[in-house]
Amino acid sequence: MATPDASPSHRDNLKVMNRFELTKRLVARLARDEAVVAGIGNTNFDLWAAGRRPQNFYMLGSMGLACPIALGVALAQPDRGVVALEGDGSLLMQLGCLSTIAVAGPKNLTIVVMDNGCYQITGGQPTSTGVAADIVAIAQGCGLSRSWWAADEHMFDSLLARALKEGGPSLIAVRLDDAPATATTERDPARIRDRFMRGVGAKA
Ligand SMILES: Cc1ncc(C[n+]2csc(CCOP(=O)(O)OP(=O)(O)O)c2C)c(N)n1
Repeated sequence: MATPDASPSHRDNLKVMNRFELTKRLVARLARDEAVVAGIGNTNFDLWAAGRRPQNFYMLGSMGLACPIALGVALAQPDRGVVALEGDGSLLMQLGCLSTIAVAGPKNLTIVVMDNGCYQITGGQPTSTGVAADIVAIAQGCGLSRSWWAADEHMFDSLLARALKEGGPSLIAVRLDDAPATATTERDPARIRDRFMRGVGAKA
């Protein structure tokens, strides 16, 4: 099994992977009704396409909220695994949440950063991760010591299994191709909220 020690130190050394493929792998690994909170745009579109689960929450409208919402769920339900899926552009808009998560230290929270180096859904404008910034180094600097790049799909699987089993908070970043999302999430925020609340037992 690949270990975090083998994790590359920089985005440049990574295989360029596909978001939908990785999202399917992630969903297939969830065996304990883990909550998955996906950020605005392609990240939640591909989660939607990977199969509807009542424990999935699909953010619409505002960037940067996957990790803060997932932090709230993780603190409210410490016995449930919680995964945040966020795009690099959205995370860059809300970097402070990483240090807040490091301080709060929820063991049941795993963050997956879908780094395609651009704001893809609004036209592919480049983000700083495609040029200079390193999300894993930023996360480690915020105090999230369990932060790793996944060099390929196999390492993604291994790191995810480890994060879910050992406890975190953990952050796994992946470098993505420019393939568009495979579907579009139903745009009904009230239904999304209600289904999720029922899915995690927060509403009868
Ligand atoms: C606060 C805010 N600013 C700008 C937008 C417009 N906007 C929506 S999605 C998006 C890009 C998201 O980029 P990223 O999170 O990297 O995801 P990707 O599109 O690459 O999948 C932008 C700029 C917004 N919805 N909210």
